[in-house]
Formats: sequence, C-alpha cells, structure tokens
Amino acid sequence: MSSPRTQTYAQRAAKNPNAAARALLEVIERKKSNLCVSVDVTKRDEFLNIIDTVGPYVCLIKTHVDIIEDFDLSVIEYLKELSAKHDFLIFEDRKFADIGNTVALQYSGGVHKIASWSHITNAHPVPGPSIITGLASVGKPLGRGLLLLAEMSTKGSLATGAYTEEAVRMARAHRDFVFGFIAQRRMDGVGATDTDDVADEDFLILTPGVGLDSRGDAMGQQYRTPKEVVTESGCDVIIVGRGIYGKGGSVDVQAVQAQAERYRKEGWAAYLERIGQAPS
Ligand code: 5BU
Repeated sequence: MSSPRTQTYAQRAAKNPNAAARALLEVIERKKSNLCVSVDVTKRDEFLNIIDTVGPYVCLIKTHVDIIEDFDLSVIEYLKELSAKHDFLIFEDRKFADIGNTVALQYSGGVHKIASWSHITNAHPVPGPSIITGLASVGKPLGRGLLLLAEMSTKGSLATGAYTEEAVRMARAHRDFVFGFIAQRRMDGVGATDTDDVADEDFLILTPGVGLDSRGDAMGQQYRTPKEVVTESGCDVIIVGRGIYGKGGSVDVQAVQAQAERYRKEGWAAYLERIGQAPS
C-alpha cells in the first residue's frame, strides 16, 4: 500500500479513525487549501477582522486566545460564526504541559473554556502519557483531537532525537485521541519496534515556521517555504502567521487577502507535486 505521503487528502480522510482528523482532511480537500493561519494579535476586533478576511483561503485557524487583551466569550461566539461562514476548523495552540488533572481543568474551564470550541489543541509530551489521558478525559467525549509537539521550529529546540521518538510512541499508544504532530517532517514509523503495527499509521503533520519572504525573525523563529515543508519534508498543513498579516495593527484587507491566496496556492501546488499530480 502507498504511504500517506503520496495519497490524496481525500483518500486519507476516508480511512482516518479520528473524527477531528477526518474533518480537517475533508475541509482541506473541499477548499483545496492546506493553509492554517495563525492569528497572533492582541485586540479582538483585529483578531476577528483578520479571520473574516483569510477565512475563504484556509482549512484551519490557529489561535492563542490568552493574548487577546479585550477577550470575553463573545469573541468565541463570533469565531464560531466565522468558522461556519467560511468552513474552517479551529485550533487553539495552547501547548499544554502539566499533570493530567491540571490540564483537564485548563482545557475545560477557566476564562477560555477551550474544549467547548476548539476542534484541535496541542500538548508538550514532556510530562509523559498522563497528559494525553488528562486531556482525553475532556476532549474525547466532545470529538476533539490532540496534536503532540514532536519538534519545534525554533533555533536550538530541545525537541529532537530520542525525545521526538518518544513523542511518536506516546501518540501511537493513544491513536483514538492523538491524530498527529506539530513537527517539521513526517513521522511515519518513527521510533517503531518490530511489534508495532505501523502499516496503517497516518499521523497528520502540521508545521509552523513557514514564510516565503524571510528566513526567520530576531527571536529564534526559523522559516522554510511551503515547497520545503510540504513537498520535501512531507508535512500536511502549513501554519503561517506574520507572513500573511505582517506586524499587525490596522488590517489592510486586500493585502491580507492577497497574501492568504498566495500561501494557499503555494501550499496546494507543493502538495500536488508531492503526490505526483500536475496542477489543474
Ligand atoms: P509566525 O508569525 O508565522 O512566525 O507564527 C508562528 C506561529 O506558530 C506562532 O503562533 C507560534 O506560537 C507557533 N509555533 C511556532 O512558530 N513554532 C513552533 O514550533 C510551534 C508553534 Br510548536
């Protein structure tokens, strides 16, 4: 059987056991977009304005709700409306990293009530498998999905080698809830032993650190192009923040639209090249 690397998103959607992964793969195929925009701005109006502007071009919107200064739950109501209007999923990039009991409380409650609206969230594997059990106790009954941070895009990241392999093994043991990784390359079969059944393994790879005009920032971020990320490294979703809306501030709707379409096109062309299809 061919590997996920050369299959279409639709083929992979048809056999993925995780509801959140299936929904993501289906929206990618429907909209011909493997672009996730990361909306890292601090004012609610700008946050919602950017999302409404890039909505038609994305499969997924990634949030850091804890950076919004004038946050209240109406932001979430608008976000959910925009998700329905433009047909995208929501990914709160919360990077949970605590004991099971604490992450369950952080995920379900507090001001942000993340589990009630975010289809996808993520966690550092550093505490061990109990972080998955804790988050699954909240997220699984709601049909949510979890990504583990197997690698990071930053210079000098410690998430490499044995740590990354262990992250993949943790995910393999919890495939009902963990459907993929934040990583810089495909993880198929990583860290597997002879007794592991990895033939049907299809972990989705969502990849930050993507930019067409810059190779990094002054704070350790490193950028690669959609072609490097999707065609060469086999990743499935490109995550782009400032490459689309610049420094933030007032939103130049036409410029943001143009950038979103540029990244969508590049990401999709890189995928078609990977699966050996000519762009139509
Ligand atoms: P940028 O503006 O495209 O650099 O934003 C990247 C986003 O992805 C930002 O929200 C980060 O928190 C997030 N990110 C990342 O850049 N690198 C990583 O390894 C992880 C997350 Br994990």
